[in-house]
Amino acid sequence: MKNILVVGAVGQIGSELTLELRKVYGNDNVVATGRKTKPSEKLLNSGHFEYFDVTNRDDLYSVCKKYNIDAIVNMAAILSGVGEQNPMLAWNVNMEGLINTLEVAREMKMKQVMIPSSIAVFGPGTPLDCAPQETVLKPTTMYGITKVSGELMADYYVNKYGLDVRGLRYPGIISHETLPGGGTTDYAVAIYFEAVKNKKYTCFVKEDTRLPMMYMPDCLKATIDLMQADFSKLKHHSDFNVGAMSFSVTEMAESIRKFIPDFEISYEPDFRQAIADSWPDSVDDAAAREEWGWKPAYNLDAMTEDMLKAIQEKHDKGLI
Ligand code: AKB
Repeated sequence: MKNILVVGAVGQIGSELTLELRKVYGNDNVVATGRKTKPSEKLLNSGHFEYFDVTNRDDLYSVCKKYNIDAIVNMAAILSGVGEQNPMLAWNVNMEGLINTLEVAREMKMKQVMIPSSIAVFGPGTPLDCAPQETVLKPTTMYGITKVSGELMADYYVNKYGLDVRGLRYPGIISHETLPGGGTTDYAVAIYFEAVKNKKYTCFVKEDTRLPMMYMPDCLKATIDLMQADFSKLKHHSDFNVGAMSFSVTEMAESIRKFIPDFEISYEPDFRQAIADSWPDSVDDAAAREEWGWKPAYNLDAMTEDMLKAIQEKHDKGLI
């Protein structure tokens, strides 16, 4: 790959993934794009940045032509929480963005497309404990429906056009650089920020809610490892389960108390409880381990220590 376009480069994963890709492929070879949100100085100063809306196919095509793009990473999406408040917005942004990405990549004979999937593909009928790679996919959210459709579309483009399309079923991603927006797993980030700022947090899901989660360094590694895997050795393409850790909110609070002993937590479950309840507690990622060597590095306490340290530094500098 010579020139990579990151769509959604201002979001939680995109902002850190772009910087990591620039380290690997060179600053000038990774073009960051966003729709409206102002990018960080780090993102702006380390390489090209373009504003455009991925639901506009002509604009996507022009940006790809301008930079001679041969790979697209499309991280732009409306997540599960906002998607349930505005299902048609989720369908339009997620599906139009996906189809435009696949079509432009096909027309321009690109070398690779990365499209994220999510644990949101699962739903009633999926075993909740260690959800298998191959299982019932009947999500109850519009976000999940777009992710299942995305996986099917990706396989269609692989089989019909020979396009190299890849993707991971991301669990909840926990990070301290860019806040997530509009997801169900956002509580697992907010809890750390509130622990540092106020030593207390009111959680929008119940204490025994247990979901698959991953720390950002593992997320970046998984994404880049899959991008660099030998395509001919992959049996799956855009639907890899990737596990890292799985814990309840109570366990998170206990982990935080190892560093902030007087941290308090209370619970006011809202509509996102039903979404969380429809997702599995953990996933079976044997296919990712076998096909491209996936192995996570962080567990809950290691992540908690790192998150609290990074957030405390921001707090001390008055940045949050
Ligand atoms: C969400 O909560 O909607 C996302 C996801 C699990 O894909 N973080």
